Amino acid sequence: MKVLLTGFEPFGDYVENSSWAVAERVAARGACDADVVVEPLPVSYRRVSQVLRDAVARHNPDAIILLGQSALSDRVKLERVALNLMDATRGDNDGYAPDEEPIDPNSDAALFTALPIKRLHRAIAERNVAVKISNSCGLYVCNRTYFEALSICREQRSAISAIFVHLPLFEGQASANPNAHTMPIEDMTLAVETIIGEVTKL
Ligand code: PCA
Repeated sequence: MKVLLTGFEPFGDYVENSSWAVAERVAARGACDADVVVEPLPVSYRRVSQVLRDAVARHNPDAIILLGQSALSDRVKLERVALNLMDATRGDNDGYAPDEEPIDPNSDAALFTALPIKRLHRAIAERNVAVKISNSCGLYVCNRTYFEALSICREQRSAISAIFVHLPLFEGQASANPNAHTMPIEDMTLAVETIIGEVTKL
């Protein structure tokens, strides 16, 4: 079983991205019963799809687990759906801010993960990590990336599965907002290892 695990580069006011910190940690621990390869993704509406597609072509994974930072969240969020829409008030790392643009005018309005999200939720909760199922991945670069990953799964006739996981800031991560929620990086690492463990059992 091969898992492609992605995290994002820093964006906005952040000098680190918790998603990349956790991806690197999962890889370094090597605690998973799967071959886990990690790849960083750019916070760029225009570039991220090709970078993701290149990584999938290079690694030929059975599952894609995409991690992203959600600085306002106090828990791990399992994302159920990607919307076919891009909208941003603040530009991405290329300075691009789409105004209600479709990602792919020829595709569906929304794509859903085929992974058993409630089962993943239960498995993480049993390990006492704060987690919820989310029904909106936002309209920023994470949602755009998730839509691409789910499009790849569909093109591959579900030979690949994918899920997006939003993570809070990690404890000690530099933030302009001193009241931001944080979570120990060990808890987020355990959550991701749990997802990988569940996916390898399917
Ligand atoms: N979070 C952003 C993009 C990159 C990231 O880590 C988002 O939620 O869209």
